[in-house]
Amino acid sequence: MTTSTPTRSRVHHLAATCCVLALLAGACGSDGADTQPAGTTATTMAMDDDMAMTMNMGDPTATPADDVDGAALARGEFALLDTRPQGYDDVAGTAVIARSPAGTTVTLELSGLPADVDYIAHVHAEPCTPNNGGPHYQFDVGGATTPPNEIHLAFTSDADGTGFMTAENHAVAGIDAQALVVHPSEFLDNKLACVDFVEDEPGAVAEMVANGA
Ligand SMILES: [Cu+2]
Repeated sequence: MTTSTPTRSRVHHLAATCCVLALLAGACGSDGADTQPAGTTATTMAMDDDMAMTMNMGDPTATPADDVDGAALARGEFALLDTRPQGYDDVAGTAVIARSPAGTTVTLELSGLPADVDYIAHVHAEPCTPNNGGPHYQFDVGGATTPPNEIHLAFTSDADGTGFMTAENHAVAGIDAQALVVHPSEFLDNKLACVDFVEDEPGAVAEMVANGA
């Protein structure tokens, strides 16, 4: 944050800071049974618009999943979902998930989107059919609904209607990280399209998951 930060943003940030402090105070007052470091919990719980920028919601310059060394790769093409709003009939694209000793990388490419719209894609824990991917994939099931416990890719469509993003995670995603669903950021219920990840080499993903990281 710099001194040029707009007032609203500063207030926002202040509120978040207070929230962090409150959480830290709460953690200090507890019996310490929580195995997670207090700082980790506070960061996750205090996420808001500003702090989301500091979380891993993707990095377009990261090594794409296809190029990750020693990875077990799975991929698929986006299929349109019935829950999409009007104007999304021409959406198409691909997504790739790489599991390697370094963790997990997910890359998506989309075309046919309305220009300059914010989107978010999540790795989901069920196939695209019949439940549009089901719940979000979580490394710690029942834990935080934000990265790094989930894999999220936030991006904005270009003027020509394309979208591209890569997200990285230091842990190796389990075999039930099996679909990617893209939503408009403002209307998460309007699931647009879904990819079922199919591995390049049968058995390679299970082997990588078993070896862990
Ligand atoms: Cu989702």
